[in-house]
Amino acid sequence: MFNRRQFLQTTGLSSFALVFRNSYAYGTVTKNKPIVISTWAPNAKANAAAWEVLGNNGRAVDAVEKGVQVPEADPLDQSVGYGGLPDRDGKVTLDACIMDEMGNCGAVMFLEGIMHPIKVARLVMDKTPHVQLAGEGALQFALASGFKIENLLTPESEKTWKKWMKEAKYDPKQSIDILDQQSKKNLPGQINNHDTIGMIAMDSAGNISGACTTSGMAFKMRGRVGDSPIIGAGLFVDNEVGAATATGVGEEVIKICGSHTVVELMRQGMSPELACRKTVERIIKKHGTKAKDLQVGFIAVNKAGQFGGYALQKDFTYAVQTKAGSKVYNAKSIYM
Ligand code: SD4
Repeated sequence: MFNRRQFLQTTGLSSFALVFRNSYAYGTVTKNKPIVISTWAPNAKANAAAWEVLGNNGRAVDAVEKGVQVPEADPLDQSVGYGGLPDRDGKVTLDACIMDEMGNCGAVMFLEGIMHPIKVARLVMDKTPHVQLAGEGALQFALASGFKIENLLTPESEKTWKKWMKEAKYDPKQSIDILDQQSKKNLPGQINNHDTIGMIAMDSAGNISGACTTSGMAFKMRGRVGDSPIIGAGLFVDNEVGAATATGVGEEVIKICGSHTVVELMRQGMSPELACRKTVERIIKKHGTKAKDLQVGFIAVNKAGQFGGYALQKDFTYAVQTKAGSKVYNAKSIYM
């Protein structure tokens, strides 16, 4: 990660270029490619899968589709795909979206019984005239496309849900408190209640794509859809500028059109980290001190291959893979 001044120094651009700041940042300077970046440290594994595509000069969109399937299939990841914590009725419901360098996008939401919602989202993008399919219709489309229904509720997640049912008595507002008790330092969107994977990649051709997939907030109301499958909220890509993706309390991300906001701030010349910070600050502006009880984090990449992240609360991590190897970063945060 480097800041704007370092970027200018590195690229040899003079202050003259600042006059044209809306064009310089997205010019031909793409030293740091290919690159893949994902929310949360454990998703370094997902980056490695994406790298198998990127390292072979593959397309970013194929890389992110492949990468995010790692946590989707991981029963130990209780926030994505198989093994995800269910809604308050005990059903695992999945949200996912994908967006490519041409601005094509596809999403599924409130999808049940399909291990890899991202693959269905890709097919919505590639094979239908639509962008979003939800619930029964999304499932019908998945089955017609050859996917099989599987039980995604693992015994471990069922146990956690039953414990929650006993203590929270079906009140979704209490899910957050229960999760807090299970892991003392939790805030909504952290530790037990996180791991939504948002992944952004730029390939060796300099094209940017992204994917986002989740089982959403644990013990949510049935039918609840978060930010993750919503283009502009959980994910946004503009191949001229860069891309961003989000994790945390989806309702808050939707209200500020989070990922789109990050990209638009980068378009104005902000570094990825600063754009993420300014976007997070909008949540504080809306909520004041109440924001102290929320977690939202963003990561972003720009066309120059610079990357960054920012969160409301500490302990938001992200994983980055480049030719130089794999690295995990602790994002800066507003609250310490
Ligand atoms: C959601 N943003 O469904 C997701 C959940 C999440 O960390 O990211 N948790 O609201």
